[in-house]
Amino acid sequence: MATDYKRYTITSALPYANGPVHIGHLAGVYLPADIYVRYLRSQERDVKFVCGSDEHGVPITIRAKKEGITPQQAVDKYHELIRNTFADFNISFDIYSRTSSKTHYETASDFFLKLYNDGKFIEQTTQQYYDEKAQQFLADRYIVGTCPKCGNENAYGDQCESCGTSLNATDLINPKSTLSGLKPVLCETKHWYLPLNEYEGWLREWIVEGHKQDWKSNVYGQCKSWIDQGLQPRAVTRDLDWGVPVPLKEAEGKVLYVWFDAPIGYISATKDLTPEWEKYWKDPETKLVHFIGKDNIVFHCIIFPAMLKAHGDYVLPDNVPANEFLNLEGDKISTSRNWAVWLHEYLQDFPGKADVLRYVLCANAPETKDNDFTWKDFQARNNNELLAILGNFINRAVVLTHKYYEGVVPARGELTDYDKEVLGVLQNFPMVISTYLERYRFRDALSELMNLARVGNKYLADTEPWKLIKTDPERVKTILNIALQISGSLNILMEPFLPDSAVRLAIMLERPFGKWAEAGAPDLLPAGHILGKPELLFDKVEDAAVEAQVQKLLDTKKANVLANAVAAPAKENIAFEDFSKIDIRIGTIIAAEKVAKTKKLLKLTVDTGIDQRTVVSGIAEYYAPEAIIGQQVSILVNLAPREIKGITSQGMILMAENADGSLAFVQPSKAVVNGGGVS
Ligand code: B3M
Ligand code: ZN
Repeated sequence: MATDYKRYTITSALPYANGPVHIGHLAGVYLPADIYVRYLRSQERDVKFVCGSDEHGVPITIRAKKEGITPQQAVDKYHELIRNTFADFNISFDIYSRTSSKTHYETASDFFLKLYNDGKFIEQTTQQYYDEKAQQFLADRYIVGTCPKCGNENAYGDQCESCGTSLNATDLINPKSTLSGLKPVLCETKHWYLPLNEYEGWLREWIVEGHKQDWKSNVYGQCKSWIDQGLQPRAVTRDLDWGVPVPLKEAEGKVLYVWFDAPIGYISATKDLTPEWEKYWKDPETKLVHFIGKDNIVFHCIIFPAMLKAHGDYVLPDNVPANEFLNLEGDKISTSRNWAVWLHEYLQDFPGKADVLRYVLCANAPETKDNDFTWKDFQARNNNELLAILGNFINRAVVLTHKYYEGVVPARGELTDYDKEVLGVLQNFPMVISTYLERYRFRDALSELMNLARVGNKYLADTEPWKLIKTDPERVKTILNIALQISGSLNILMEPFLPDSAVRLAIMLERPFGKWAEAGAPDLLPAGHILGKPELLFDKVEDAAVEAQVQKLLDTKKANVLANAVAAPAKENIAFEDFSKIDIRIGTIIAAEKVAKTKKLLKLTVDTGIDQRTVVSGIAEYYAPEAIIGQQVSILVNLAPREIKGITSQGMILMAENADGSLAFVQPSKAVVNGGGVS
């Protein structure tokens, strides 16, 4: 196990301060990073966990424009929201900084200047896309087009999010400005490039040969394929007015490319955290680990390491355990389509249940492939796992100790083979779990934690202390003692995953949960120790709660369909004589019933002013028969009668159709006499 490092610098991707964070962010990046860091702290390793808001780049300016505010106002707003959300989910950063900080401007400028002065950049004047209407150069997310690698039609000017390839805007096929929608023109401009091609040999040696074994296969595979395809020089400056200014006289009006400055943000944040920051970045005995999502792999495995290498003073990442994506109810999470579970909204709906979401997202983390979050699974994992396995075991151990011994831990008597076996198994768990954690296998680690709770449950179910108390009370002391030792170890081992619950359990056990090295011990809770009051660690998630969440998503889907609806083009012109053949009247529904054995049909009786007639109408999905009696509707009265399901339908009720296919009556806005003509 890699415990030979003196200290750890753990980073998690700096989220763009351009919107709230959702379950995909938590599952993919911040939760695994936090579990890892909490585990390292429990191992009493020297660790710094740094993060902050990424406040530059086109994602920010686009958002600000959309909201009609300045970029500064946008980042202030979202930085605050994101920081608070992470705190609410107990993501235990040592610092959550921001790339608009003074330290960051200095650090990023100095970094650029060092590379500039050392001759690490190439200067190139090239033709770049320019939007004549917006009077602005187009890069990154200001330009979209078809990815030359995979054919995705919505690739950005710096990256295709579909295949992960990093691009230059001039690589795009059919480029289009996202500002004006127009085809851009080419204009000359000068920029500074990091010649990645010169680092190809070194990157191959470092990653392809050096990290084949220890990097995740999804990460390794992506890197290898880019290196195999050959790397190109990459511009590190942009013609934009939002960002860290390029610290050169001749570069007026230009800023650093956001993906140049953002990763340097990890260093700036560490500087703001501690005057000893250099140890955490420059000493080879420091293990640097970047937690990111898969769309950030190229930047953290190729470009940033090449920058660090070019600079020369810094350590390189030891690992980049990137995750795949989390989907939501079978669909890709999308901010623009509002297809997400927003973390701050989750806590409004499930107050005090941060741990439940942490649990579900870790148990179902997209570690090796994209995964799906569903509310049904959320409910099942809470009710059948957290509550039924972990919560239930702890509760039985603590409640029975209170019931039989007034909360005092009883002493063990002579041990049976089964007792010895259980204590032996208990002793092994910390090692098993830490082996998984050291390898970034958080799902497996969590599932082992639950297995320990299962061992405890089975032990109680097999030994049945609640029955034995009548026949062999001495034996019950041993059983409960052992159950409490398991509870104490669970408390230590669960803390990285379920920090809130761990604190509550520690209060219940009346014992600070202690460090990893203590877990597995047979005497964590010595005989005579007095427990605190029993309390339920988890409670049931009811059907109604998840149904409400599913309904919220259905509403989102509907709203999206409506928002994207395009009206069908008008039909061919007709003459007035054609129109005047149509006889539409206002009538009142006087009776309505479902047509037997159909889902969609209602049989209506309508007073048309001319007569009372029967009309069969396909509206049963939208109107309940009893709810429409007395309503006025428009009815086409001279449509030839038709036989529908054995009923003669005389005419047609006019319906307006919504984009989602739902139907609504076309009704007069004031009461009109039955038989009133519509023209
Ligand atoms: N802000 C991209 C993202 O949020 C970017 C990460 C920067 S990490 C240095 O996906
Ligand atoms: Zn692509």
